[in-house]
Amino acid sequence: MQSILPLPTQPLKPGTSTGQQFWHTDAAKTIDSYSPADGQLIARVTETTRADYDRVVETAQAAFAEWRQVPAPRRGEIVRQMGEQFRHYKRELGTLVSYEMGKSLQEGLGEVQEIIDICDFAVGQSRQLYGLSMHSERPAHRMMEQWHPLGVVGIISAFNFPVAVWSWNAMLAWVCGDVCIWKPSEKTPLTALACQQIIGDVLRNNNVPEGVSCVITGGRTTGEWLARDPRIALVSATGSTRMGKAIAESVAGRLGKSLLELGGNNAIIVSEHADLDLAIPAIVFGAVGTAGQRCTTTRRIIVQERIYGDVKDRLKRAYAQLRIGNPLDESFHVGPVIDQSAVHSYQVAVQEIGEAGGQFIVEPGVLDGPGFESGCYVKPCIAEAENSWPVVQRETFAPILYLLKYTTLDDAIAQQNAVPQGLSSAIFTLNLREAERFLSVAGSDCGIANINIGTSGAEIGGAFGGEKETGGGRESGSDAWKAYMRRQTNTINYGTTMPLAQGITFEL
Ligand code: UN1
Repeated sequence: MQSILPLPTQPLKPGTSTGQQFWHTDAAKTIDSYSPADGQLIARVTETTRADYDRVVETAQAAFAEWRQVPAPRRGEIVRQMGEQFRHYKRELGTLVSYEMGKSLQEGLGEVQEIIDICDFAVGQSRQLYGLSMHSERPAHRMMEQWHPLGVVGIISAFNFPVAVWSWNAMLAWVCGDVCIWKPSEKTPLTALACQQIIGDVLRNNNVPEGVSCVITGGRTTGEWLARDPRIALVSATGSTRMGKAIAESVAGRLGKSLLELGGNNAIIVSEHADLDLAIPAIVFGAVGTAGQRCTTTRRIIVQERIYGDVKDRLKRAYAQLRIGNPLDESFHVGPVIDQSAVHSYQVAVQEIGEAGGQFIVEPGVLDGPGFESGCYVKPCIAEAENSWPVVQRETFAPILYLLKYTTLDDAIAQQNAVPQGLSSAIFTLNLREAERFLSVAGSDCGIANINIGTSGAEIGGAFGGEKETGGGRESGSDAWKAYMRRQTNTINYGTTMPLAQGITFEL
């Protein structure tokens, strides 16, 4: 099959924002990006060397000294212009996301829409970086707090949302007055360089200092540079819990700040009071969307025993209609997983389910033959399982759905919570008491809890993130901007005496 992109003759080079300084060391290694859609090599990108990395950080630091002085609404205006660029290139970038990462074109376009939405959000936020004011206990004194930017923010993003999650971080960080160094996943470097190109004109036209937006490329070692580097004020990392623990340890070791958005093991409770016409499509999209590779993917459904048989039959019928194939062809629902190692994890999980005694009600399998030459297409499957099985307890980034049974709602909530992760959760019920109980303090322990919608597809306006092994971070909407700033408390004496707090007297 012919690749949709001509492969450039020279390796692409990451660097800082405006493209004036795309460093390149001849000895640098390259990262090859293959499309899981057709197996084609679509880009060869130079890997950032340690020397280049240090130059990037120095440039970013110098840029910060200038950028923080630019009024926040003016920074917002620049982000607004970036949003316009993403609107303009939505189709092209969405297509590239779909091709490089393998998610369906609709989801690729949706991902670019998330960038546009967070740009809009950040523009408004740029005029709302509010601090509180307090009444001082002393006469003729005033207290207030203000928010200042942190400095250099390192963004480590995952392959599954190769561009949107960067933008949640970067757009907010920029309006807050920070500068960003982005390390995209080594599986999707091309989409990152495309974003850097898309915003390049905006940065140049507005004379934004070199280094406000930087991209570095590499794998784990490059991520560790950011984590260990005291010059990086905040490391925001998205990926596996294993990766997040390593990053958290390094960053905490130097008392830096981290913002973690890690694995999920998201469940939907289906009550006997559910409207199944809503529940079934939500479950199927949640389980097979992005080929099961969202951190918000629905991995478990917990079904009331009286409707268990009905739900099982409906899911089987729905899965029978799924069409798997090239993500750029909109007649298919499910594209490939990212690479052979993801196929391997799927196969390992499938074997473990069998060994644990799980029954597949929709059979797994790896597809081959015409259209599947990349070897990355797997069949979405459903297994009847037990919540306590180790395979059910961990996040396998693949379209495997576990079907669990419950008797009472408390039992369902207990199962939903009895996993190490705490990202997203949902209940389908038309019963008000059940819905409210699920959202109550005795309900879901996740960062996201939904009623009558699925676990994935969160809007950018809410704070996004989760508890327990999901890492505790919150990104995108609500007051997530505070993670990108430092708080300063100010007390001002405008009187003629020098009273001390707590009524202490101290006379000279
Ligand atoms: C992720 O998988 O890392 O809620 C992010 C969703 C998307 C974001 C997922 N808006 O599914």
